[in-house]
Amino acid sequence: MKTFYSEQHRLHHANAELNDGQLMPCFEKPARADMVLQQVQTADLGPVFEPEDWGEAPLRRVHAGDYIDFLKGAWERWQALGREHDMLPLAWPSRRTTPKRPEDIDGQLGYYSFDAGAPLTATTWQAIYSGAQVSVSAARQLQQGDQQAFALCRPPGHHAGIDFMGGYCYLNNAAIAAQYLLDHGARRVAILDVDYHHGNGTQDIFWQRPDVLVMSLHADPRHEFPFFAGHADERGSGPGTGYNVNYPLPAGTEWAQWSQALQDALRTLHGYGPDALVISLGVDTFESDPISQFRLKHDDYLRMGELIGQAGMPTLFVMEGGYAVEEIGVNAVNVLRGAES
Ligand code: OKP
Ligand code: ZN
Repeated sequence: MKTFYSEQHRLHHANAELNDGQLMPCFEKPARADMVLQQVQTADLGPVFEPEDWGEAPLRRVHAGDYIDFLKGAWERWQALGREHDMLPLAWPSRRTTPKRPEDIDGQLGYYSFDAGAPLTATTWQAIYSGAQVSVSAARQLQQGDQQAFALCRPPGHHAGIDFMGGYCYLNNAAIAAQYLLDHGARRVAILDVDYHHGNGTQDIFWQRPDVLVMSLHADPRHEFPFFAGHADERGSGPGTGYNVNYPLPAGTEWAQWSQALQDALRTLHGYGPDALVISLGVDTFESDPISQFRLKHDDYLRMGELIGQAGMPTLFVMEGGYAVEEIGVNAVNVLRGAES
């Protein structure tokens, strides 16, 4: 299958994240994408292409215009205040407040985020813009008739909602791809999120919509980030009721239990009958991931790919999480090889 990739992911490399009460070097770093690209080449998965530039329109189909404008202009406003370090939010609206958008940059950082896990740097916009172009370019390949394609996006996207960033995510690459497919002939699209963390941003974007079925297998939010979404009783609202399906799983989950949830999701997928499938491909379910608590092994990713491939649907894989940097390439490419077989 074809891989889409842009070197520009490197332009997002923040200094620190808050972890266990301390500022630590970011887990989400450029070496992650390097390892995946290297394994795509080592495993001879197929050719690697630069994305085309589709402009901001596909991003604005999913995200609020004011949010995109904020992301684009944030650094300039920050710098004008004489600040040179990465931007991080420090205040959020609490329950029973009506969030009116503040004018101040620190206020707006909180307004457009749900955590302090998405630092903005001087060149973050260029990196996330190119990541979204990678995703659209790969989606276009499906629309042109390819059965499978791989969007090697970095940073990830599934925690980014209509108008918020968080959890290392800014633009929801998988959602942008799904919307692109709908805008170019698909009647229904399904997104299956296999990242260890719940895809709360994707859930937010399609919450009220029946034209995108969103399914996510993830660590139980009672004990794991993003904490405030991902419960099994969250099923969508209005016309979207029933088109959001969550599979919270306990810490320590191994392939036997994980794959049962996957099989259930695949049955729901067939009942839905979409024209295309988008996989939010996080491999932080790996047994030695430094921030996660599932126990999948290298070979389990081959099985995962096989089961997804057997669904027989045009499938776009969009890279999300995975922080065992040395292993991320092998695990991600195992899924892709399994799907091709
Ligand atoms: C992004 B993706 C761990 C802190 C976790 C955020 C995790 C974001 C994961 N002590 N902070 O879903 O892989
Ligand atoms: Zn994750």
